[in-house]
Amino acid sequence: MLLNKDIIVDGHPTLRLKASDVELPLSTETLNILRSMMEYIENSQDDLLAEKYGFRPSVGLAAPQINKSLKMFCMKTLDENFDILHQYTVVNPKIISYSEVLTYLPGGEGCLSVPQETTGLVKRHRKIKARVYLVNLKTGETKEIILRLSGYPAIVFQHEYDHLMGILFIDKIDKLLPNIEPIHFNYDEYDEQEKL
Ligand code: UDB
Ligand code: ZN
Repeated sequence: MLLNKDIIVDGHPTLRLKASDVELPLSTETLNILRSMMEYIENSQDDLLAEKYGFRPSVGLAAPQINKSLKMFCMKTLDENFDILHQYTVVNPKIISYSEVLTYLPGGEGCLSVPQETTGLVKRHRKIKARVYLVNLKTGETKEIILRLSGYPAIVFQHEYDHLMGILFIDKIDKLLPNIEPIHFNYDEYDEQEKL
């Protein structure tokens, strides 16, 4: 089981590498790394386990953050309307197109690999289209698909994708974002989770 100590932080050289392509079909070892990454996200979203192990509720984790310089990440989050679950295990992604329209998280971004105090506004594409290999964590099977995302899930995807390129959100923090519409979270349906 992954713990906070397994996540490397800004200053570690691996976070600045361009990650390598993952060989397909997946090896058992790589599949198990991906399983442990998704398990970390799920554990971090479990109140009891988060309390016990000091996890911050997480929506995504990229392999370089656990010191594996491979092009793969996991994400698990609802959209900004709290309607649709976006849970993906992604290998060798390539963003093939995106909207010119930009957006940002009004509360700013953070990162598991950046000390907690650091947050900042980051411009992201509102919509993206990516070619990815989706992994079935039960079977290890992969299938090539085109993934279209918009709004909050697209922001999470772009944040994780940046990790595969050696980019951290702190590289992209902007002071003022005039004329850009932020993501609107539907707070009516926002239960008890504390941080967006
Ligand atoms: C996160 N979590 O996981 F909308 F209940 C952040 C951390 C850095 C604060 C843990 C987060 O945004 N949680 C969250 C969001 C919600 C509702 C909720 C909890 N990441 C992932 C990361 O660092 N991946 O590399 C940072 C996010 C900032 C923008 C996208 C990813
Ligand atoms: Zn991050």
